[in-house]
Amino acid sequence: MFTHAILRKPGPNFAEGLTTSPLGTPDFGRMLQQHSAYADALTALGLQIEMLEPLPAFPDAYFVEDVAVVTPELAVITRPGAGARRGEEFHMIAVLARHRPLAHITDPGTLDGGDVLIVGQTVFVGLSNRTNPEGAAQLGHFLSVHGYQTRTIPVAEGLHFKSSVTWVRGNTLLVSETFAGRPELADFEQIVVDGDEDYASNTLHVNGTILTPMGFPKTLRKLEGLSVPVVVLDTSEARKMDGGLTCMSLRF
Ligand code: CIR
Repeated sequence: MFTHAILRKPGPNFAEGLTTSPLGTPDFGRMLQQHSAYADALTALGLQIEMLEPLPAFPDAYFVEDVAVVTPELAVITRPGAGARRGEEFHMIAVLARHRPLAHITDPGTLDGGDVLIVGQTVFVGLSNRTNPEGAAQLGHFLSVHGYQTRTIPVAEGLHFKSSVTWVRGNTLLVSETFAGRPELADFEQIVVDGDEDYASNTLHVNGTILTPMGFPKTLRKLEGLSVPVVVLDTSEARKMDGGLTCMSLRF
C-alpha cells in the first residue's frame, strides 16, 4: 500500500514546457483545478500529500515522476533526458532524502521516471528519447541489490514507456496496440487499448483503485470489467503538455 505522494503545483508558465501535442495551449486555471482534483483523489485513497511549490525555471517540474524512481528500499534520483528539464532533479534530493536512502543516475546515463514501470520485482525500463541504455543499466544495478530484475524495452512511439503501458492489477497490464504482444511483456496478461484511445493507456493503480483519464469510453468499459474500482479524472490540460496521471506524482 502507498502511504505518501509527492506532487508539485504547476506554475503560471507551465504552458512553456516541452510538448509535441497538437491539442493547443492549455489553460492555467483549468490546469490548477485538475491538479487539485488529482491530489484530492490520491488523498481519498489514503495517501498523505506533500505539495511542493512550482519551480519558475522549470515549467515541466510538476511532472515529478520523471525525476525519481522510488521503491520501498530506496529512491533513485534520475538524470532527465531532456536538456530543458535537466536540473529539476536537484530539487527533489532534499525532499526524498527525508524518506529513503538515495542513489543517483549519473552521466552518461539519462533516465526519466516515466520510462520505469515496476510490477512486483520486475522493473521495465523503456529505452526512449529520454532514457538511454546507460541510465537503464545504472537503475538496474541499484535495484538488483534489492532483488529486482530489470528488463529493457525499446519505446519507438509515445513519449515514455508508461505513456503506452501501465499496470492495472495482479498480472495484468494495460497496453497500447503498439506494445501488444511484445515479447518483453509475454508473461503478463494484456488488455489492449484501442488505437483511437491511445492516451488512456496511461492509467494509475493506487491502493486497489484505478485512476483513468476522462474521455475514453471504450477503455473505461474494459477497465470496469476488471472488478477493481475505477475513478475517472479530467487530465485535458496535462495532456496538452504530453503528460498524464502517472507523471504528476511520486507514490510510495
Ligand atoms: C516533457 O516533455 O517532459 C513533459 N512536457 C511531459 C512529461 C510527462 N511525464 C511523464 O509521462 N512521466
